Amino acid sequence: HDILPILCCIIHVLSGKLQTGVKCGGILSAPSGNFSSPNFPGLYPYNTHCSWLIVVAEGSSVLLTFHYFELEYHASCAYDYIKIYNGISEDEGNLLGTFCGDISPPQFTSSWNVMSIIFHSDRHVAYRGFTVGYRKGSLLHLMQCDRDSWPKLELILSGHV
Ligand SMILES: [Ca+2]
Repeated sequence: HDILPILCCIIHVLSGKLQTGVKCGGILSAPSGNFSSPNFPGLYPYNTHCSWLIVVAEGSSVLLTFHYFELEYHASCAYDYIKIYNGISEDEGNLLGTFCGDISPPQFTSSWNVMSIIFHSDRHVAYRGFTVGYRKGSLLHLMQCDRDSWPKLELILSGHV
């Protein structure tokens, strides 16, 4: 008789973990590829945070093109959003843009060989999300190699950040 409430409690906790523990994001190192929000073309889950890091050959750029884009709209994208970074995502100074609603982000080209995309959803209202493709491009101009960024990048690639 007493085990039922405990079983219910365990099931409740496990289902909560399943709902919030969506596996998404990752490191993409192929010269080209595609990725989507979780469940695409179905509705994306609530309370989701995904981080993709695209790394192409050194001396190349990353060209990013959205094929579908539909997120919950808010004037300052406070609820659900996509953030695109020129480089590693921890560098707020490298933010290329924050996007939500149904206006697809423009095509982006990074100024070095790394680009990060963050997807975030809050706990209410979901749409179909996005699908995006990337490919390696050639840099139009030579950038100064920012040596300070490499130790941090190596930490991220080895999973320490
Ligand atoms: Ca939402």
